[in-house]
Amino acid sequence: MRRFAADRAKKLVLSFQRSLYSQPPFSSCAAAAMSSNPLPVTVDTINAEVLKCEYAVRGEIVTHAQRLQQELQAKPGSHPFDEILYCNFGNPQSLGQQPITFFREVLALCDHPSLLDRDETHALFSSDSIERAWQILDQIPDRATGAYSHCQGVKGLRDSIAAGIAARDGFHANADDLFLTDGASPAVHMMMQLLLRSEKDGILCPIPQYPLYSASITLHGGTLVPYYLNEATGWGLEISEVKKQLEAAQSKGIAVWALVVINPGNPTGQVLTEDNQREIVDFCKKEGLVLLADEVYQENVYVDNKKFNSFKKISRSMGYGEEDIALVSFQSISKGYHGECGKRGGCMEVCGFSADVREQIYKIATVNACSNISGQILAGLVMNPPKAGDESFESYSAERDGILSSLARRAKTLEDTFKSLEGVSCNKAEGAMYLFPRIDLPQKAIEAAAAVKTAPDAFYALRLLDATGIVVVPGSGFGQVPGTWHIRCTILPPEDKIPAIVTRLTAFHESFMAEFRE
Ligand code: DCS
Repeated sequence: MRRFAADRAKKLVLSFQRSLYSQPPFSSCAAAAMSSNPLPVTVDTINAEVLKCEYAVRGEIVTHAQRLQQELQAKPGSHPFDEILYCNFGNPQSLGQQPITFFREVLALCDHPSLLDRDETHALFSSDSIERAWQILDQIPDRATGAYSHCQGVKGLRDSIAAGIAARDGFHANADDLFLTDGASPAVHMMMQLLLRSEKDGILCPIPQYPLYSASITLHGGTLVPYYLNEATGWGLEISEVKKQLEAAQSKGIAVWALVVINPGNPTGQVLTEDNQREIVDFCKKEGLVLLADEVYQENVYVDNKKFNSFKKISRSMGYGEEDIALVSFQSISKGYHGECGKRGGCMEVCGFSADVREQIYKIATVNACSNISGQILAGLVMNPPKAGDESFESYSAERDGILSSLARRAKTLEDTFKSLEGVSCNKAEGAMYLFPRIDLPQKAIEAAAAVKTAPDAFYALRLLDATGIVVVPGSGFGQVPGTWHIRCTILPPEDKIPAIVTRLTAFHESFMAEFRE
């Protein structure tokens, strides 16, 4: 804590120095060149929305953790722990999760097609990966994986993703409705860019929410209209609450264009029931809201009594077609059992927009040229993995099931641990990759946090980090009911590290409570 206070002090000095050196806004670079400051851009001249936007998942606590890691490397034994355990970021392969062999085989062959002509390749690669690589290369003009593709993504890959979506949902999917993107994040930005004109335009977002949404809405100059998930009912999404917040925003003159639903939820881990999804679809239809369905965790469901259903499937099964409801589904290769975050692949399915609006979405995609081809190939593969009878099917299934069942065990152990702590209640991770326990912090801890001008949950997270090396994100980074405090902890650390996390977390919490108990 002392170290952190010192860092804050250093930052204050830096920003004071910055303010000493910063110049009034320049009218031109030439003016800058003539002034004593050779750098024309200052924080006072850049886009104010950039300054306003926040992304806690990689915020101040993570920077502090990185500093501790460097200190540990430079001077082993300098902290009461020997490694930093990153439970802040949904980045599975950074924590040792292995990629799915079949996917990487196909990718390697596509990236270096001359391997396909060599005899040794048949000894090193599965026959279905070789066959799949040929199929994919045949879909790419000139087999040029280093060339720009169609701005929505390679048509053949979109055809196969559309077939995968149709098989998942039991309803037709159209390759022309698909936009392949560098992960789901750019797709979310694209929609915000399309929908938001000024702060008078609003988007309904769950609270707590994944801060991509708040950040993107801020960057695009719109207004986030919050609706609170009900923690008491396992982070239930209640239409009465959404309606209340919609009406409150409208009464302030805000035109609300869309409702964001994250299912399975981040950071809240709940999986929506089919009935609830139907209510949401009806609500959007009735209120004329675009349903922005974040479905990146569709493969991450850990409980037998819940199942992922896409909003597209729900709306089509209710008899609603293109003309009834505007619906955008975001998918990603970063999540699921594959966790290919660094390959940056995603897919946005866009339904229910008029032809002229579609043209504008297309135009935004053209400005972005195209998403990277490896990400596109992986997006095609995750929607069409090996099937029974394929050579890789058994090893693929074993890898997939091994990862998912391990995630389920890790989620349960961490959930039980949080629940066993004094003053802590914890949601069930029905899906996604996070626990979001609520911590009833003692008044003395809240006061101690205020004394160092830190939010109480950030204070707890920093103390946890300094004592144990465990990195979590304070709930304030996701939004929470005022006066409640949470932390978000991923379920991703390797299974053999979970017992150490449990022991360290429990010991820390006990001593924290003992220190601040009234
Ligand atoms: N939507 C949700 C709900 C997410 O959790 C994430 C990433 C994304 C979209 C964007 O992912 P990609 O751009 O990689 O497809 N989750 C972040 C998180 O909460 N921790 O780490 C990443």
